[in-house]
Amino acid sequence: MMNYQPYLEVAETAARSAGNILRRAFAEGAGARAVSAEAAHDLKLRLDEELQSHITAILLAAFPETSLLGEEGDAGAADSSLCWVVDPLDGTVNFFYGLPIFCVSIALQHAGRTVLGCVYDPMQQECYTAVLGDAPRCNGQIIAVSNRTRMAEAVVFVGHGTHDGSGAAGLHRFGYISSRVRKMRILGSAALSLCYIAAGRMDAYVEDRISLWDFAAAGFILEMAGGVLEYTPHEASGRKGAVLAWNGRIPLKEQLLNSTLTSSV
Ligand code: LIP
Repeated sequence: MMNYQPYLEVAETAARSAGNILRRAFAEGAGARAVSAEAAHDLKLRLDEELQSHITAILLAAFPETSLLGEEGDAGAADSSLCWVVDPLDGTVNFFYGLPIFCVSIALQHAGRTVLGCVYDPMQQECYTAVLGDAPRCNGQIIAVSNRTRMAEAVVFVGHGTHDGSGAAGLHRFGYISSRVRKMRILGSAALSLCYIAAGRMDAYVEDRISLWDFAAAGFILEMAGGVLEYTPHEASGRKGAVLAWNGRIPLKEQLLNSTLTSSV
């Protein structure tokens, strides 16, 4: 098996560097939150674009033979079998509104298979990592999913999509699950939600439309920590789809299959 550790080390350097920029910008307040595009239910900041350029420069300087797929565009050697998947700021709306719940997410795929993930939360200063051949970690400490097996003791994240039609399904799903678990949460960061499951802090995550860069790194970390992630692409590109992720122990999937919500998860 190829040694991916050198790639993880550079990914962590890039994630921490971008995270430190985010933490300083967050402290500056509104001035650092210039909007570059605004949609009915979403925002894109100039910082998203600047951070992806910063991360791209670090990764491609170290590994010029690789390519990069990011929320803000693609870069590098397009025909490479090694492709970085980058979300420079996961939790953009949280950042813009002053909620300290956001992170930097970097994954590496080799021939389409994720082989490492790094998610850095600059506000909690927690760096989640996983690489083929080693245990998943948070700040170097090995992590694992929870042992909870009952829905009634579970805490579940639900991401609430905003594209046409997903709002109603999302609300229905939220109501259905919330009556069967201990508590629900909507964090606004898929990557942090999945890392919290990997660390045993929460138990499941459901969202019917997110992008590959939102979950590629944290989904790998979750699977290495003993969890399960099921992805159902909505598009031929595979870049957007539905995610169902859990600790591999609570009967979340069975419960959802009993509901009318089987369309996208
Ligand atoms: C966010 C995801 C979140 C989803 C938001 C948004 P972004 O990613 O992490 O799960 O509910 O709509 O897509 O846009 O902050 O990188």
